[in-house]
Amino acid sequence: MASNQKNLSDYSQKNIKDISQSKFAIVVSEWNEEVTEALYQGAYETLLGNGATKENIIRKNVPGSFELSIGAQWMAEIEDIDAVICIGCVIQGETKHFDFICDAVAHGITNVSLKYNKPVIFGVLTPNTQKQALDRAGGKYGNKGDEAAITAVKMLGF
Ligand code: DLZ
Repeated sequence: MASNQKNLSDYSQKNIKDISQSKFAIVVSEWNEEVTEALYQGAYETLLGNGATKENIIRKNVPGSFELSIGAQWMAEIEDIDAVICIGCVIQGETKHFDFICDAVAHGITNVSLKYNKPVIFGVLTPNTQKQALDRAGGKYGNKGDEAAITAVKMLGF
């Protein structure tokens, strides 16, 4: 699982389907905004770089990662949305809040994906520190937003 050993930011272009007509929603948590904005930019640019059009990418903000599940559901229930990308960053603190939020969002996003039979991608960082987060949001370990986007694109091709 160590993300410093696997970096999809340098993904292979093979088996990428034509997404010029595909519609995407990106749900962005406002908590740890510096990190989530960088992840969002990575995801957005990666979709465009692979042929998606600006008109076919909608953005929905939510206050924190806990709200990503309902935000994803609002987007998934829109009929012509093909895939939803959830962007968040939960930083380990001194209390158990971290565990509850991470658990809830992982289960919530999975449930939305299965309920609507659409890819709903987990672009949520769960680091111990903000530095670890920034390393993965355009820093030395790439941008996990790019990876979330390419995962969505790949899922549409399977
Ligand atoms: C409350 C909270 C805390 C302590 N930490 C984070 C965090 O690191 N990342 C994040 O995305 N959200 C955090 N939140 C906010 C919760 O996700 C949620 O918005 C609130 O608990 C209200 O439901």
